Amino acid sequence: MQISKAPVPKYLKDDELTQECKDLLSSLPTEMGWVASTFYKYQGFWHPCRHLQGILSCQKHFEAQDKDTLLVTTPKSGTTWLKALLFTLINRTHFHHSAHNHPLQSNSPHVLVPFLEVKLFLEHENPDLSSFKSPRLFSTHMPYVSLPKSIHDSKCKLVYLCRDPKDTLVSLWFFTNKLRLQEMGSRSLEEAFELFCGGVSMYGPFWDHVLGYWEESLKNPDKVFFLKYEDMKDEPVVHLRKLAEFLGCPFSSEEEKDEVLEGIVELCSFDNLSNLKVNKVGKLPSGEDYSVFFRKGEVGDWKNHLTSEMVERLDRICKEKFEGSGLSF
Ligand code: PAP
Repeated sequence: MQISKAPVPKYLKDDELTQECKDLLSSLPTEMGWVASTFYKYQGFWHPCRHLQGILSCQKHFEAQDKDTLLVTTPKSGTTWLKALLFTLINRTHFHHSAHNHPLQSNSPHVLVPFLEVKLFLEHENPDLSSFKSPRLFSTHMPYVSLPKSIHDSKCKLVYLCRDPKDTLVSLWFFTNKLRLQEMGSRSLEEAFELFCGGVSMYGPFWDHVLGYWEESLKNPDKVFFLKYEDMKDEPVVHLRKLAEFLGCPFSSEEEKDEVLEGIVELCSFDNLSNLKVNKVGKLPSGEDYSVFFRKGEVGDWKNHLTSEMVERLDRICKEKFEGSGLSF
């Protein structure tokens, strides 16, 4: 496996923490992190300390607006893909999907739809968001229990995306190994598997993250739209249509006739996005190459990496955790 020579991105560094965050850290349970830093357990979920600082700032200062859309994902569940789809969907009257100057032709989806706690509220304790024009689109990996209060108080909408935990784990393992420094060596899949099964992964436990949003989507389907990567892969047009209805911007019959949905799906497809020059050569200000967000983009790659014992154990854990919830992978 290839290990990065690039410096550890800022969001994973332990320095530059506020006093409030340092005080909190000293009281929290810790575990070994996946990349460079220790994980801290806050409100039941594991985070590197810089993410935690971003969460604290966001909880304190983020003011959601009624027209906001928040994309919430478990890490490595297809965030990049859904960012591209939602951006194109919401802004389709300004930018036609086939325009040669569509923003996705020259920007990473992560630039067009920034993370709250991993970008905006990590770089500034209370960032000025006035340049974001309504309807605003942000993303987060925050668990349901950690969402800022203003998200519950406003009419903003949440789109939640998760993925089969076996593919999530494999994707996370590849991704975090790419971020590790050369001298650290790569983490073995066995080690990553043990951590993941114990609930110790970025924003883990995975099952608690998923269940938090699943239960809320059942209670409040107008507020939370629950989506699985596998379903989106299987029937992208069907789910894009549902997303548009949920967000209050349904496709017109004219758009249906003009195959706008198919065009958006094609623009945002793995093959198209991963082959755009910008995604091959670009870098986020935090240091990661845009290309680290594109690997295989397939359902079931776990079959190429996990042993049958691993599959059996992870399936068993998930069966137990999701029992009675009506949710399965
Ligand atoms: P993040 O949580 O760090 O933002 P995220 O985008 O959720 O990352 O995860 C990347 C995964 O989505 C990769 O999966 P893989 O490792 O199994 O290949 C990546 O390939 C996949 N991905 C990125 N873009 C697309 C896309 N357009 N369509 C489908 N899958 C995609």
